[in-house]
Amino acid sequence: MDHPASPDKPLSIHPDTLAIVDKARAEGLETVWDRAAAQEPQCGFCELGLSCRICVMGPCRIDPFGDSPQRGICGADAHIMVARNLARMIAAGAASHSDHGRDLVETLLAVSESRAPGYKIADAAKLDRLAAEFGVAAELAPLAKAKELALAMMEEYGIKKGYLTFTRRLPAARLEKWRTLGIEPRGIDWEVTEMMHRTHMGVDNDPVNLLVQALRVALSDGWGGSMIATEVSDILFGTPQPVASQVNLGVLKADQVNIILHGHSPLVSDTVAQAAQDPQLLARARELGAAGLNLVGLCCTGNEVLMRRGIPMAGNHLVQELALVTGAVEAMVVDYQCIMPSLGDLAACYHTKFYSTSPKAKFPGATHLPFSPENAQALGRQLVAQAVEDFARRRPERVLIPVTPVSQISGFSVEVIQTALGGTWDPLLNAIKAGQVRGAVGVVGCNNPKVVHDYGHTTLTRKLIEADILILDTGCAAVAHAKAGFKQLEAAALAGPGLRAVCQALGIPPVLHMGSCVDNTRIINLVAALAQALGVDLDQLPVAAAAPEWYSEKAATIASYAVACGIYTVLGVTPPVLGSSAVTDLLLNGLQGPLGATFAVEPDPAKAADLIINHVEAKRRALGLEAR
Ligand code: MSK
Repeated sequence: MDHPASPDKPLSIHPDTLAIVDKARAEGLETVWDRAAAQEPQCGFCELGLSCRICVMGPCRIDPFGDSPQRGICGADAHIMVARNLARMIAAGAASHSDHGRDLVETLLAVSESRAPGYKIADAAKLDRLAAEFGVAAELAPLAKAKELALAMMEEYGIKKGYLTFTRRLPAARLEKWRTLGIEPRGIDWEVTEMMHRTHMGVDNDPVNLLVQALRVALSDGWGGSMIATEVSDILFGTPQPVASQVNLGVLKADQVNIILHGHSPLVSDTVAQAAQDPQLLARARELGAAGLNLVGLCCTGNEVLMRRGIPMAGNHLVQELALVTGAVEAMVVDYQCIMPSLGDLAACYHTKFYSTSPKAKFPGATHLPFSPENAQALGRQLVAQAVEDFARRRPERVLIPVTPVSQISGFSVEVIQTALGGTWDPLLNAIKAGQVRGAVGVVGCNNPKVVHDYGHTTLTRKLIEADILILDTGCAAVAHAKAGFKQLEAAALAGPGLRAVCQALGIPPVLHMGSCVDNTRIINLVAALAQALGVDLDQLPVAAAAPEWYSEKAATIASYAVACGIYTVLGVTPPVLGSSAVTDLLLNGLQGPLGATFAVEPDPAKAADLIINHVEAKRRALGLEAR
């Protein structure tokens, strides 16, 4: 474990988190940190990737030090075992994002067939652009165009195409590298299925061959499933624009009906947001003594509704249980991914109702109300109406909202950034060439109880902006940064003199929120656009990525597609690969030649910042730019 849990160590850098952990303990309630401590010591074989449950001749494990057999029962050595485990992790992450994207495409199809009353084409210009990209006839009426686009995107999941359409946004040099290595992604489902096949016992037993396919799977997520999720969400709900909002548990209101939107999809959350504007429901809330209806977000569903609607953010991954422990929540509505199965038990300790809404994701203790494009509008209203009635059941003496909210600016889509720059990338490229902005770094990913909550994100980012590096963020990292105040205009004062001047001139904070986990595709689109504008490949740019507190399989996939795109990526939590010197060496060194980028692992975020600053300056030097 990188950061052993300890009762003496602060769990979080945030006062809201610490105050509610104290409340949970006083009330005898268990949280993620208690369970992490109870798991100590964690399995050393698993930490090294040296345990295997792929077949039932096992489970097997390999002792890296002892005299015991150094192979699993099937004969797999440490390198095969570690590579298979990592490959399956990456396939699971790609499947998760891409299946999320599929739900958006199915809803777009339903809208085009007038079967989805809660939804509409919110960004017709984006529909036009994507339709052109996918070869859909420009003269079609909007709904017909949406239908053809949805059908074309469904083909991206299958095996009819030889490549994914969005990859054509990349410089030719990058595509050529992928072709040479054999990782140009084909159909999204094709890549995931092939990875699962190859990791079945007795199929692919070459660690390098396995991991090459894992990169291809990751790319099918980045330039396939995740990108589809982002782009179709923009069509249906609008491309984000800068929006002022707030963050931390203080966004819950003691005198209002509080509804939390948690998970990753914007589909149900948007219809809940629509229903929350219903004057009848608001009147009923007032009748029951509430001052209003208050929607707040958590994790990436929260990021989706924050980016487009300015709905405030209650917290990130490790705060999800604590939000219920405030005692102020009438309803927590979840879809899928990153939702702790413990939430039902916690909700039952209060008056809170816990609703699962995806047919794919049921939870203990949840009331299951499955979503479909056809029922979503009615479902949104049902959820809000029930939450309003449940306000009367709240026990005010159990409510603790320990802080006041922090303000933040969100909503930085690629389109917004380009418009702010006057429709061309030149001002940003000129600032980079002049050295005012040294480079740009995507700081993304989760929380993990192995790391002091949000310490990794904020320590790394503070040091990078001080070094005049612009930060692009998504996911739970984005919440950490907002809570630290990095997304206020005044945060420009925390930046080095060059970045500060650019932020002040453009009226932007030094940390730009680009959305949810699938919206990491906004970051790679931006990097690809900068590379195209400069006439170079992505690995030549002074850019990097970091996931200081990652936990999820999806984060492993994101990191893998970042590296495959040529973006140096620093992880703050060690992936389970150290049991194989061959796999570890491939990840840390072996990809530099074919892809121009590597992974690095550095648990200390201050040292991770130094690695990234050195990398950015080395890339500047190689481009012939002034370097420190
Ligand atoms: S929600 S994947 S904990 S960023 Fe996207 Fe946060 Fe990681 Fe889930």
